[in-house]
Amino acid sequence: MSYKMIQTMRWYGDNDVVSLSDIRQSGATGIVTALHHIPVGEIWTNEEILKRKEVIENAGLTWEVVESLPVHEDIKKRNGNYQQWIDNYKVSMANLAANGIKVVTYNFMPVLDWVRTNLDYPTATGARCLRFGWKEFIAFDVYILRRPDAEKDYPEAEVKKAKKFFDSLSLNEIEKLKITCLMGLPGSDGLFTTEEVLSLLNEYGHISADQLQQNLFSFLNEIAPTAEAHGVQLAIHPDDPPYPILGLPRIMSTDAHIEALFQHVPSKNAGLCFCTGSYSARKDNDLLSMIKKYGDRVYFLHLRSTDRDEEGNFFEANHLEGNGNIVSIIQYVAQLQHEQQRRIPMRPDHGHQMLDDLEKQTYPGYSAIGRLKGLAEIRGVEAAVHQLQLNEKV
Ligand code: CS2
Ligand code: MN
Repeated sequence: MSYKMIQTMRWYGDNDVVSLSDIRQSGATGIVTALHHIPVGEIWTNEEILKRKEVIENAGLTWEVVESLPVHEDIKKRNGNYQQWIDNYKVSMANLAANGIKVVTYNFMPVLDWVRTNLDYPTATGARCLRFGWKEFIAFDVYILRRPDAEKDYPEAEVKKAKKFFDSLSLNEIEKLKITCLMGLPGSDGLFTTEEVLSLLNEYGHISADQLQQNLFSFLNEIAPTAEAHGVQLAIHPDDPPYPILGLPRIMSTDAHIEALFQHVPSKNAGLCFCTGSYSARKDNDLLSMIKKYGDRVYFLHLRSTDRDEEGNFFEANHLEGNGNIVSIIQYVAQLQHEQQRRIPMRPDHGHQMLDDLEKQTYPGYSAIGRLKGLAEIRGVEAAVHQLQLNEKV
């Protein structure tokens, strides 16, 4: 028996420009998807789950992972109808498990999921990638969103740089930056007004990082018995970028955050989606040491890399380049799977927009060819590592 990673690709459903047959041709065998049409908090019924599962299986693929079963904002804030949403979450987990889908990814980022300041940043090869730049982000926060007191969150010199940059932008460029920064707002299609965003942010005004962390632990300890009863592995995705932004607390960005989670949530069914892309954007995250420490509870792997500079700006690098240390991570994962006799689902998380995809409109980071390239490189590394590990002489 060979314990290789389960190779998957994310699929957004019927609206995805990338089809299941495209994914099948990439060599992936599994699908990562979600029922995006169900409003956050509502129950994922057996019927809806089965419908999606059949579509996937009819294309010769298997539904391996849910990404994401989203956590309602009330649960994060622990107010309003949170108890109802938690009960619903348990039912959705049980329904997924009944249909054989047992890895459930989620995140606990308030308001926004991911944030970038550029979705078509040119790489040296002419391909395009996602980028996060502080100067651009501060310009958005202080001068476009005009979040009250935002400038106090940044060093004065940085705000000055951002102002100079902001002053150089045309109206179109300002609009583009605004839409880009708000892209990771669930349901975002550029239609949010700045007032709406400010009011969403304001709801977290009284919630400290400690409080948010407690709310996460309470949520997990409440759903853990259901996860255990149905064999569901919960996989929390890290904050992206792994910093507090827009005055919001962030609690899944560092090694210390993971350690605290495992201290307060003893259930082994609460584990990690180890996203090398998100974690690697911080200099103080040593990815290899982190995965060595917490490998037992890694239930899903997002493999991508970032290239960060001294100021903390980063762009998404080729999968095997940059700060992600992907080759070593794969080598360690190969060892881990062999020792523990298990297979961890993996997907290339994002890819560059390149070749024919440069003309296509896809979900940012989710064009076909760049991800296919990432997957192919990852598969190559794993195949080689695996063969060396088995001491196969040639
Ligand atoms: C993903 C995240 O595209 C991405 O950046 O890795 O959006 C991820 O799906 C969610 O945070 C998981 O809940
Ligand atoms: Mn990720």
